[in-house]
Amino acid sequence: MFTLYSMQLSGNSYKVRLLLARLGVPYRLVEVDILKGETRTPEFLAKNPDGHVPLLELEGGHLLAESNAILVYLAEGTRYMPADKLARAEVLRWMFFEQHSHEPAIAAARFWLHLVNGRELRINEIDQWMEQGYAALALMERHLSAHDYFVGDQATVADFALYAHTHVAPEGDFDLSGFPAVNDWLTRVAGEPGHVAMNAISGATTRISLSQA
Ligand SMILES: N[C@@H](CCC(=O)N[C@@H](CS)C(=O)NCC(=O)O)C(=O)O
Repeated sequence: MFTLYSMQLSGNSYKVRLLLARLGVPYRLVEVDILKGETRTPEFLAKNPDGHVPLLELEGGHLLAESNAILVYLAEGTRYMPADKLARAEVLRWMFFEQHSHEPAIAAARFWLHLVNGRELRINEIDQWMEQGYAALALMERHLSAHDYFVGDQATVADFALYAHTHVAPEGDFDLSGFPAVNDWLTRVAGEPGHVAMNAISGATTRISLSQA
């Protein structure tokens, strides 16, 4: 069985929980509190030297880091990762876009403005987050005005990668009201079978503590 090191309110962790729920795959869940520094202990750094969740432990003990790498690994051979060479490249294209152009602004704003109430600490970065985040949302809006999903005619891991931080972007001060196609897509993804909310835990999950892991 997989073991997922995750934090409930982390968008990157949520991507993986969302895919596991949609696949109906049971797993063990280890809640890691990044706000208490639990990703920076010697024990955790021995598992992921980059000090981040999510982290997926495979049955053989291999530890796989990086949310989008985990999504690709879990989605291989399922309907969430296409077999066609160009479609696969397009899925990766949107996942790289998410990590380079979307998450660094939208997730950072949510982290500092909502999760840790650190507006004063990051006051000089907010304008740049807003500019970069709204540019990413505008690009998504253009694409989704003509397509129901990022690649092909059904959800892939590109959609889950982008859904995770977009649906909570208002917590980082982003106003989504000017992005109707993005809102329609958020509703479409959330309405599909197997969907779990960020604050929910899928029924197929066994929780264990960090000290037991
Ligand atoms: N590129 C990484 C980013 C992961 C990341 O930033 N994780 C955050 C939570 S969303 C974290 O673990 N922060 C704890 C820390 O930096 O100590 C991924 O997509 O998995």
